[in-house]
Amino acid sequence: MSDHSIEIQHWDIFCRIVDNYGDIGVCWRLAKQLSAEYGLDVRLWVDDLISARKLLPALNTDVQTQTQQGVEIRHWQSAFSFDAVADVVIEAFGCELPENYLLAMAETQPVWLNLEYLSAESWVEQYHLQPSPHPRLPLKKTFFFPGFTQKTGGLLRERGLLPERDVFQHQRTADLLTGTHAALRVSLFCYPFAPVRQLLTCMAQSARPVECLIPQTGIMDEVCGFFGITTALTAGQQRKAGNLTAKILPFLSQADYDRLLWSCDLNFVRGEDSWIRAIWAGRPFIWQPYRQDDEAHLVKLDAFLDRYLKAEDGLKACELSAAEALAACHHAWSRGALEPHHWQQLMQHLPTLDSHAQRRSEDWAALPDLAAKLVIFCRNSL
Ligand code: TRH
Repeated sequence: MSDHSIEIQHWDIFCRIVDNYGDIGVCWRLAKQLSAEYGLDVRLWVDDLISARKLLPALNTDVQTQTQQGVEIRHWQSAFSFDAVADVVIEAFGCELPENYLLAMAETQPVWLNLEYLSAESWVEQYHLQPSPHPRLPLKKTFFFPGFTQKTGGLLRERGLLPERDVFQHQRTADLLTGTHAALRVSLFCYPFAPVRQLLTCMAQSARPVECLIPQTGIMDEVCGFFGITTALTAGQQRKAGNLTAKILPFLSQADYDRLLWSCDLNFVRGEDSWIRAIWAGRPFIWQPYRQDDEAHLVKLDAFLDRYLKAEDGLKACELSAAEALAACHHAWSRGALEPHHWQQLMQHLPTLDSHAQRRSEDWAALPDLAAKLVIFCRNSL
C-alpha cells in the first residue's frame, strides 16, 4: 500500500455527460477552481468530449490527454487505462467508476467522494458526508451534498467572483446613468418544454419595453414559432413584437454567461449550474428545475423558494407580497401555465426582489464554498 497520509495533491474527477450541459458545467468549473485556487493537480475524466466541447470550445476531441486552463483533461473510454490512482477521487453524480480503477483504489485507499446534485431540501443535511461501504471491495465512499447551509457541502463559488461581479455591475450602472436604457433586460435559458411563447407574449404586452437576450439553445423553435417565422434565427439577429425586442446571442462561454446574468434585471435559468450563477448575479431570477419523475422537481422548487424567500438562520425574509409574486411566477413557469398577471405582479415587485436577490447572494456567499469544503474535508480525512 502506498503511504497517502500527507497527500491530497492529485485529484481525479470523473464526469459522465448524461444530457444537457450541467454535468460537465459543474465538473469543469470545480476542476478549474481546485487547480487555480488550491494549486492541486486535477485530472478531469470525461466520457463524451464532443458534448464537452460546447463548454470547452478549445477542446481537441481527437486526443486522449490534453491540458486546458491548468486542468488535465482525459477522455474516459470504455476500455479504461490509467497510470496511477489519485489521492482524492470525485465521482460526479453517481457516474460509476471503472472496475479496474476501483480495484486499484482498493490498494491505495484514496479519499473517495460522490458529488451529488444540488438541492435545498432539508434531508440533504442528514445525508451529507454519510459513508457508504463498497459491497465487495475494502473501500468507503462518502456522499458529498452541495447545499445552502453550514451543514452541507456549500455552493460552487470562485474566490474572486463576487468582487468581480460588483466591479462589473458598478461600471454598468454608471454607463446606464449616462445613457437612455428604459428597457428591462432579461436573459432566457430554459428547457424547451417551458411556456416560452407565453412568456414572450407577456413581454410583448408588458407596459415597460423588454429586451430579451436569448443564447442559442434548444428553445429556438419555440422562439421562431412565437414570431411566426420558419427560418431559424441565428446569433446576432433580433425580432420585435409589441414592447418586446428579442435578441439572439451565440451560446456563450461560462465567463460571458456570468456577465450576461450580471448585466440583466431578470434572469431565467435552469438545471443546476446556471441556477447557482443566477444566485451569485444578485439579481431576481426564475429557476426551472430539471424535470424528474413523480414531479420531484416541484418539491425541489418549493424547498428552494422557502429557503430563498423566508427567514432562516438569522437571514431576513423577502417582503411577503413580493415573495408571493416570485413564487407564483416560478410555479407557473415550471407547470407550463404562465399568464400575463404573473408577469405584471413580478414587474410590480421587481425593485423589492432586486434588493432581496442582492442580500441573499451576500448571505450565501458568507458561507464556505464547495471547493473549500471539499479541500477541508479531504485534509481532515487523512
Ligand atoms: O444544461 P442543464 O439543464 O444541466 C442539467 C442540470 O445540471 C441537471 O441538474 C442535470 O441533472 C442535467 O443537466 C443532466 O443546466 P445547467 O446545470 O444550468 O448547465 C448549463 C451550463 O451551461 C452552465 O454551466 C452554464 C452554461 N452556459 C454557458 O456556458 N453559456 C450559455 O450561453 C448558456 C445558456 C449556458
